[in-house]
Amino acid sequence: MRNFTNVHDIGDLKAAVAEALEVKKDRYAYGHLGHNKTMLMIFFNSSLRTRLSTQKAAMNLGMNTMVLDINQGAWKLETERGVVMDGDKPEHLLEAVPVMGCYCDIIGVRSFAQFASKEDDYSEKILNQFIDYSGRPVVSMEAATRHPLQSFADLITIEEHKEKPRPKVVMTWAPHPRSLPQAVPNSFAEWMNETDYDFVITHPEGYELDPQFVGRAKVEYDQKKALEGADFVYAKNWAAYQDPNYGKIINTDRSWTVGKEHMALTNNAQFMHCLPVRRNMIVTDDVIEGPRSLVIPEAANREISAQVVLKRILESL
Ligand code: AN0
Ligand code: CP
Repeated sequence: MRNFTNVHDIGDLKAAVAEALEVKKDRYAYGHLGHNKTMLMIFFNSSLRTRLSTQKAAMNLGMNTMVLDINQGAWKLETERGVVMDGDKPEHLLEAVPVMGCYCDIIGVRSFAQFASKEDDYSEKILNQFIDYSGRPVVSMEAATRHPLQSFADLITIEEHKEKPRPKVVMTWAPHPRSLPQAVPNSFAEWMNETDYDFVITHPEGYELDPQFVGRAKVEYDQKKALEGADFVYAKNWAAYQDPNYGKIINTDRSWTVGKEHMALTNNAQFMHCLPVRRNMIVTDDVIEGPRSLVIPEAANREISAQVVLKRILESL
């Protein structure tokens, strides 16, 4: 594998999950692979899980790791060509990226949608500049449109916890006070669409995702109806995708907050969220703390998904 930016980069999902479960049994078995190799992790946005789990995965493989927060200590980067750089940005991405490539063997990049331009976000402008100019394999640590390390961990978690071969998985929108990217729901849908699960997306009208990600999913605007018989409830907020509201909050209806009465409609569903989560906006305290909540094992699997990805890249260097 060269780059990891979407579900297609990982190939057959059954094989990927099998490899993940093998890695999980003995995560130190491949410590030789990363000897004298360096992973550079670049953050344009905050992170707890991605930062720690990806670094841990790299260390399990014997790699050295370096982490750079672009907004804390590094030069602010211009990303547009042709700009007269007389503002507050002393360096251009087009020099910074190949320089970064000089110091490492693999680059991880976190760069959220900026909501200034749908075209820029959905063409993955920043991530692609890393792919085009770093000369190194690039791993998405959540880019503008997808969060594949998260979705892979979500898939591993469902495979470990499912109680029937073809579970009903319901991804539900829930309210949030700030505009959040569509990357997590897009990506989750992209991965679920590659499985044979019964996959349903529910959200208020106006929150329709890009059809390329919705794929074969059933879209149900009535949340209660969608939750009937669910085996997994995957909650997430996202800002509107459709024009003219791209990046905007158009609904704050707290009846969508996942609570006990929502879970009561399901087939004793297990609850998932990628974290960080705002309690009592997205999900109530009792549901996230309850016996059917998978949020901690889901986060733990981030180390495993990252390790499979880095292992495969190292094997192909
Ligand atoms: C981000 C998002 O929704 O994309 C990261 C989630 C992994 N969440 C926030 O910014 C709160
Ligand atoms: N789930 C996730 O990616 O969390 P962080 O934003 O803390 O990395």
